[in-house]
Amino acid sequence: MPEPKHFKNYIGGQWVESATGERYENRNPANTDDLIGTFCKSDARDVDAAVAAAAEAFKTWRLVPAPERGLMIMKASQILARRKEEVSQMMTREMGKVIAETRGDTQEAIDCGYYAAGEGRRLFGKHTPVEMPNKFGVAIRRPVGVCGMITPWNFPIAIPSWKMFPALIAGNTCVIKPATLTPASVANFMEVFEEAGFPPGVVNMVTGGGSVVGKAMVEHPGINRISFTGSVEIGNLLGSQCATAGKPFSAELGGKNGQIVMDDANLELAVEGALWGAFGTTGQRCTATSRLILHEKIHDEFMGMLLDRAKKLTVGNGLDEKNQVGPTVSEDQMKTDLYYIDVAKNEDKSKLVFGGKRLTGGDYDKGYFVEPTIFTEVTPKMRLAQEEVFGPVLAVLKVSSFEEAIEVLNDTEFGLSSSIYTENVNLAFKAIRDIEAGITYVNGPTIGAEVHLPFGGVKGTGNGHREAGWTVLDFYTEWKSVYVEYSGKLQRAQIDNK
Ligand code: UN1
Repeated sequence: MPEPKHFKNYIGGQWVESATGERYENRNPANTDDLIGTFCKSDARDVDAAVAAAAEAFKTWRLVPAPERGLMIMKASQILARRKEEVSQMMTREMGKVIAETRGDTQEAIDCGYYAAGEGRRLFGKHTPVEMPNKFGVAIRRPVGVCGMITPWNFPIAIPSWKMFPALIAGNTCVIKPATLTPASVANFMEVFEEAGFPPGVVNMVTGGGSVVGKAMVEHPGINRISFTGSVEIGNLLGSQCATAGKPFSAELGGKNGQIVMDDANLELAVEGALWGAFGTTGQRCTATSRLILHEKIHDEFMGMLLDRAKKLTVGNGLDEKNQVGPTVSEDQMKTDLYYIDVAKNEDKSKLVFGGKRLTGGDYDKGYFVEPTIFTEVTPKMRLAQEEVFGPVLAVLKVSSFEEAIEVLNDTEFGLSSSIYTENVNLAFKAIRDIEAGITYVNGPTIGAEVHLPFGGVKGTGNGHREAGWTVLDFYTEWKSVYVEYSGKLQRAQIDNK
């Protein structure tokens, strides 16, 4: 096992201890003997210092031409690409997901940087004609100042990157609080910024608990935006605090994503999609497939195929290339998964057809492993069909028509991702039109969004903002409308031309 590292906060271009002097441990959920490192248990004083550094840096960073900011972001992405393997290995150790997937997570951050870098030569405003002669009108984007990011553990570097790179290209400075379970990945990200030569204070990291550090960020008058990805409960709490403080807040919360399989679907393809969507990342994606909605005509055949394939899944330490499913991220998450399995077992209608237990014995005893689990005969109102588990637990529902499939899919408080497998182009387009979600896949699983298309959801999943793509810039900039008179006289709009 590699030696544990002792990470500090990154504030104003320096690695500094927290004002509290306290630290906490970060251990591998696949093997708790493996200590990745210790991290600062910071408090509001550290947030203050980070905000002061970010505010100072903003004075000059906002004036750096955006194409130059883009070149620095490009450089950061290149450094991350060079360090990809090492960063991904540490991510698997701290978060658990299998190494092929942490490589994907790091790649998503690299891609985000490349995309944001290009935005340095766009950041489009809008020119429009005006109603008076010899007058010019244009809308431009301005940075908003210091932005706060509170990020989750399931995509330890991709999600920080898709919040920070767009904020930075727009001319803002950042204070990030990584998830307590996965701070090493964000510390690595800070090292990347440092090596790329970002001026001191442009990016800052403060580690520690949400109830202390996160709260201090939300309440800090020097932070102008909060971007949050995480649970519904915390998101709603932070949202109301931000509303009171008059602070724009971007929330990406839960999902209860469904995959529909119609009776005309390519079943092999749909089985592969369901396995990847439900058990990839141990089901710990906001976009994970947690409901499989099967047409009754193919239900039994499909389930036979799915169970055959599920039996072959290899579960274990994510650092071993042969494993396909890693541990759950923590003891708490494992308990939540087992709790929901128990709830579903006790609901009279559903039937446990695969998995359902904690994996024990040998190396499993050192970590938090849960078997990939499948319940059939689930009905739409059951808790397993309504509440987000965030684990490897798949609920299978049976429907008798396309219309019923869409109704069942939409029957949830969330609306992040969705999928339909069908060879019928008419049904595919109807699904695109009628599914209430921010993302719909046709003949692909519910996971696998790319960084240059808007990411986010409807209903309880979010609050209307979209991350990634060009849309995220609307969160990290304010529009300014500019009027320039070249008539040499006072022209009264709405009066002199009427
Ligand atoms: C998340 O689960 O919070 O589309 C993010 C995907 C990934 C991102 C997931 N690219 O599954």
